[in-house]
Amino acid sequence: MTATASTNQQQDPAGTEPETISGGHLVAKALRAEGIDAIFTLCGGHIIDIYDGCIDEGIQVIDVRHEQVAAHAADGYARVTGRPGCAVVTAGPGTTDAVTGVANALRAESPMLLIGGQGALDQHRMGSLQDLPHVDLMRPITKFASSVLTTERVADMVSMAFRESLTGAPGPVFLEIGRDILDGHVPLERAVLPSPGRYRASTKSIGDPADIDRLADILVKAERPCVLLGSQVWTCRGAEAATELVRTLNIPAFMNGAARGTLAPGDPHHFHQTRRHAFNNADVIVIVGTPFDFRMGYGKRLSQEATVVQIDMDYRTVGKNRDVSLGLVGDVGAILAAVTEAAQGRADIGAGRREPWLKALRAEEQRMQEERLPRLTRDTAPIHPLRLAHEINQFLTDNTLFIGDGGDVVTFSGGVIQPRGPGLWMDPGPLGTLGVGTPFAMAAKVARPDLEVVGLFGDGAFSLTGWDFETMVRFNLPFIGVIGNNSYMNQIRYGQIQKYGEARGEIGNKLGDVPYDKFAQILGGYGEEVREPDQIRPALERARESGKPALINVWIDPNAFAPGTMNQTMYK
Ligand SMILES: Cc1ncc(C[n+]2csc(CCOP(=O)(O)OP(=O)(O)O)c2C)c(N)n1
Ligand SMILES: [Mg+2]
Repeated sequence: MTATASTNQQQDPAGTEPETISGGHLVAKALRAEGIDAIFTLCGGHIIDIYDGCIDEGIQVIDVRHEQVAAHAADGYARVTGRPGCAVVTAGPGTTDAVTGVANALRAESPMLLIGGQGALDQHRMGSLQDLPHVDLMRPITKFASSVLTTERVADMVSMAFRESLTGAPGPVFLEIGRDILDGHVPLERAVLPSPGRYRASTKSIGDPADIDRLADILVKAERPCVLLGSQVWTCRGAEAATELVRTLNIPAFMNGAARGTLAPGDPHHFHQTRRHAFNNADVIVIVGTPFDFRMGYGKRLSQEATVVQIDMDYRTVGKNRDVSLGLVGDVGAILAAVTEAAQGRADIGAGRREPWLKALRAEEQRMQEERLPRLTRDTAPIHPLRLAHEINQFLTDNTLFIGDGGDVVTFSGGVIQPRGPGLWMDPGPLGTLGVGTPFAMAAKVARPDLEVVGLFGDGAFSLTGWDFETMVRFNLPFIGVIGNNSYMNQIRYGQIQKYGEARGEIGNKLGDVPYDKFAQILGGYGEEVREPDQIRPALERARESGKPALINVWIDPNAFAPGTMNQTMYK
């Protein structure tokens, strides 16, 4: 736990003084210890010593134009890399601006550290510049929030924050570090510097082995089982374990959130459109790493007769909103692998017996697909959002990460766009935050320059954080942004018209006809607009070829509404 040589010693040519290190440099060392190689930030006088430390540690400093973007990007970085993300913001408004990003990470169970500046301790509660009770503010939306009170313990507190962030279901953590603590120097040997890989457990728990056996028994005996793979399957990097389970036991798999792509479209166990049918008719339903929240109708949409098993990283999620027959807590990937192994030990695994169930579901999937195909390929103008989604889906490669950020246009795309592999889908998660798209694209390109990134935005959603398109230009982070532009906040408009009629239904949700293609060009990116359906694909190709951050502004039909919007499922 003692400090090793640092490149940030205060200069002492005579060599008589002990080597010292500053708080900001200790932050950078602690981030490095966790494997973080980029931070997202908007500057302020309180926090600049952290940048100086990052230079020494080889950590890239990505400076954005709004702190909300920094926080969302840290969330996105965590999701893409599997390591925590870090956003660094200044005191007061810098920290309050980041609140939405932290809140989004909480609901999405994403491990990110927000570091906020604060006035010096000797000005505590005197009314210093940008002073606010940041820790109180952050407590309800983090797993851990604390001030750091001495320079010596800066790195120690950062490691404590990571311990809290990464234990159980991950989530955001917050540290407030005063200006004097960051700028202060302490003798190197007095600084607490936990060693990489040695300050937190690495347990991937399978929970109670007896429960693993119980679940294996349930599954081998099941006639009509199905599994829903949720975001934690990706969090735990459990795609292989999940695939192995459904292959070995011959079980249809549905995927949601970040687990989309766990199985590629076309895989014999990949099912998509028949979820409701399966939930109504299954005898065993295994819910993996996703809560019974609004996206699941709070569990009410599962057959009452079915045996329902829930597996989650968070004990607070298991059995919440709906009774379960069996609940398991632990690393969902490790649990699925253990269940497969246990099932393989049984005399009859029952895989063949489930064939008629899979065949029936597959036939239903195909029927639904054929039924909607004409809607996907409709060649009328203004462009229908389903056609746009279909074109994007066909444009995706095995190496494309898809990000959805918008209302109705993204709801449409959810049923159509199929990522081709694990970790290739990002959405805000259950907080439903508009504006995550640009920061997620930024984080993904910073962390994984090898990935192609395609973002589908609503015009309303894009405009919340779209200025950071410029950051993507500045850091040369090419991506393909598509704006489904209907000049409205359509998802809200629909319900408003239903409730208050045409005349009053468009108050507060009408946007201008903004040419986002020109916006992209002004900021140094690639941009073009599309009005005809057959022009979508060529425009996407040109954006890909441009090698720049790009925005394709697609004018879509403002009078087309997604079924999910029309029956307002999100509120039920
Ligand atoms: C930060 C934030 N503000 C407001 C909302 C509420 N909201 C949900 S959908 C929506 C409309 C989004 O409009 P747009 O992105 O243009 O998509 P469209 O529905 O028009 O396709 C709004 C405002 C939200 N989810 N997040
Ligand atoms: Mg819109």
